[in-house]
Amino acid sequence: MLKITDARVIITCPGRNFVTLKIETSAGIHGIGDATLNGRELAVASYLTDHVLPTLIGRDAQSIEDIWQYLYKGAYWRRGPVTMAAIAAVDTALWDIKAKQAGLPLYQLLGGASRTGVMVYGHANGGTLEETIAEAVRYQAMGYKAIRLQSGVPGLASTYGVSRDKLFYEPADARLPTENVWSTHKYLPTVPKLFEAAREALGWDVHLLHDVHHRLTPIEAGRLGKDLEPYRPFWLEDATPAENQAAFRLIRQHTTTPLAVGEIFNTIWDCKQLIEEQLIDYIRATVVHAGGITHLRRIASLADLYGVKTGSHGATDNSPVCMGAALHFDLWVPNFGIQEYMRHTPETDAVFPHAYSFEGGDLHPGEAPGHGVDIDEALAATFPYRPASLPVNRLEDGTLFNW
Ligand code: GCO
Ligand code: MG
Repeated sequence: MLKITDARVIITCPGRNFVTLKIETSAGIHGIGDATLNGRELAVASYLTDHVLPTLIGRDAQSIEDIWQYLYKGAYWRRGPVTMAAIAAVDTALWDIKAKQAGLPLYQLLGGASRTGVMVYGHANGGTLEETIAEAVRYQAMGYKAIRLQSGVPGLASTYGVSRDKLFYEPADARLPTENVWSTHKYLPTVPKLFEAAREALGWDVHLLHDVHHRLTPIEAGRLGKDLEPYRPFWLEDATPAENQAAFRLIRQHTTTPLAVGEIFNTIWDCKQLIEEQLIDYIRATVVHAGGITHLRRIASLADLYGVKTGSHGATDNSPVCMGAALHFDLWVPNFGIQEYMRHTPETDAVFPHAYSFEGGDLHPGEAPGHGVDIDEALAATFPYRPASLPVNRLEDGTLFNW
């Protein structure tokens, strides 16, 4: 028995807010888990501190599955992003502890490495098509094998994915939500032009991706997918909101462009139909927002049965703790597809010392026991929490729309 002796939540803002759970045990081994839910950080912190942590003290840290079931079934109110991020944090910290106790990197406990590295995609974005292409050329020169392209839309003041700061995209940019304006009519013709220019500049070896960020109807998404087919995109992401999983049938009827979805999913129930009906090609759920390693493993196993690959969310609002755990998962998971990778700021990297590293377009989780990521609590304390919200989006006539 490895008793849980203490568990606490650490909130820090080294450029953006992160919520981290630290669990300590009787053997002196500690583990950490990411609990960050962008724009709703304090809700998860309270869920953990007020409701979960008191039930953990004295339990056996080795009983990962039992604790997962206890927190999921025992809550009565199942699922939802707040609950599942809290469960994920506990689960990630416990896997970290178990692997440290074994003296092994986490991927060895999951079943060992299935590949030499984890292919990642980086983000090229720009206010104009030309700026985006220039940025993509830079990513190619850095060795990236896959690049996501997002470009400003003529006639719209701001566009999802296009940042002022080239290196560090951060949508939670103000205390209260900023308001963006959207026009599908203006957006739709820009993407095929962007991909045509990208193929000309970058060639055909590199994988190209695009994120629609939930903004099209299924038939509009079918049209965009069809228009992009000549440029062989790796995937079209979040083409339409996915609460209605059956909506993807309509997209599928019209295009062979691969579809990716799932960054906002928190359980297997959010994607069961999408996977079983083979309506998507990549499932983007990740450790922090989908119940930790224990639950993500179930989602990936279901996906594998239906030829669906993983493509985990890796935006900067997933802390380095989530990234570390995700990379161990990626190195092992048989049906791996790709991993998103947005670089964190130097301040964030300093607060979360980590064993993972980038080389030749791949990330590797490293060989440190556990998931290889820790937190410098003294440094974290120098970056106090700053409230920040994600934007909202309106159509040109003022109608509230999907951001
Ligand atoms: C992505 C995502 C992010 C989200 C962000 C919200 O594909 O990386 O769409 O950019 O908008 O994670 O918190
Ligand atoms: Mg996305």
